Amino acid sequence: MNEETYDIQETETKPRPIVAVVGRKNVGKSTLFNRLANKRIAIVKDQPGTTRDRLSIDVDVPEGSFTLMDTGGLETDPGTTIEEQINYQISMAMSDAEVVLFLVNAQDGLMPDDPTIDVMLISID
Ligand SMILES: Nc1nc2c(ncn2[C@@H]2O[C@H](COP(=O)(O)OP(=O)(O)O)[C@@H](O)[C@H]2O)c(=O)[nH]1
Ligand SMILES: [Mg+2]
Repeated sequence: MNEETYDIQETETKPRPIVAVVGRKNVGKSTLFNRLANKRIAIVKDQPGTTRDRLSIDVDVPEGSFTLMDTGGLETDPGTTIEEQINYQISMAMSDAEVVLFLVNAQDGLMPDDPTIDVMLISID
């Protein structure tokens, strides 16, 4: 075992809480993720539904360390297989997370079926 391998194992033994950024498409999840990560890793585009898979990065700030997870756009009524897969990825991210950060667009306000999202969030315990 060389020194490099040892260092990686040391890092992995420290538990990091997971913070999942969740919300509808185009509410600024990836922008927030990139800002907090201080890197442009997540894909930020105007086109809705760009971020399909979960992306995560370890964030270390003076207040503490955590793993930040970006997710795709939550669909309350998925109409395609891709949308269903995105929702599945989101549900996995939420069940892995200690904190679910539900982001909304302040200009759009609440959407008519936002109560459905309440149920999705509550159902992940
Ligand atoms: N006006 C405004 N636009 C934002 C803000 N955050 C993100 N955007 C823009 O909204 C669009 C969608 O952002 P993105 O982070 O990809 O949203 P996501 O689909 O939720 O990940 C991009 O064009 C961003 O530049 C914000 O706080 N204010
Ligand atoms: Mg995104």
